[in-house]
Amino acid sequence: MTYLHDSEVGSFLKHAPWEHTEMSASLNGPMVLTLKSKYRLDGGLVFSKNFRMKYKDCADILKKKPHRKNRDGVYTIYPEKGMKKKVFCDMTTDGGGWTVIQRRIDGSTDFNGKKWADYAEGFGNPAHEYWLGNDAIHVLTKSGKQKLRIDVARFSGAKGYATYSTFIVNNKSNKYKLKVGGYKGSPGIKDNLSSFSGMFFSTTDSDNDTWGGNCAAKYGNGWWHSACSPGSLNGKYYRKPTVATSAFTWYYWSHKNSYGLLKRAHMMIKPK
Ligand SMILES: [Ca+2]
Repeated sequence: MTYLHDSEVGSFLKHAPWEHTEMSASLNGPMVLTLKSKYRLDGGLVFSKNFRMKYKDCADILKKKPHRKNRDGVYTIYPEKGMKKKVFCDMTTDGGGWTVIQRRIDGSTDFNGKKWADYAEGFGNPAHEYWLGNDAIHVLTKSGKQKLRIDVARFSGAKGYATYSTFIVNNKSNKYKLKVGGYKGSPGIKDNLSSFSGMFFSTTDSDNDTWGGNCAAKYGNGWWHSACSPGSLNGKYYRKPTVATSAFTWYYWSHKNSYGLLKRAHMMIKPK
């Protein structure tokens, strides 16, 4: 039981005569394994300690629990010490193990009235629509070992996806600067993200873009805005055909005159 060595129990036991008397394991929900151990020390003193298995992302869950394959849903992850997040795991697409960082289905979660602090912390409901949060996205991507996949769907039912072999979001003091590249996409889809590489994150209350005004305030959404290029996946959700640069779109996807409004989209990451 090497995992004891770094714990307070481990250091205590190292110098004490003891006997391991009992061990039980239980699964709590889809993501947490609880181990309970009992120890008997000379003199009859018995104590027990719980150990919880923590997973850093959805790929980690799938690696250690292969039976989760094809079981999409909300799981709890611990991207780093002291950070606990509920996320939607896509355990099906392209081998599964994808940690969803952004998800929009029907426009029920407001992405437009949100401030810098909201985008930093995250908002919405992981079972439905949400933004995971820039702080968590930074922690998950800072190693440079994650790839990004974006799936988009129109009201017509048309679907497509884009993948990026590089996706890194810098930390808060660097205003969550985006580094993205290595694009590939399904037929008809074009690259709609690489042009934002090198940009800082901006929100209605924090202008870090390359334009004289504030694109985030103009469009009403948080994104790695440059000089107000259209095509934000956090754009305004329109249910009826609308021509607006503020719209929720994947701009460079063949369309006629409605800015290619989207019905659904999600952004997800997984180790390369
Ligand atoms: Ca500006």
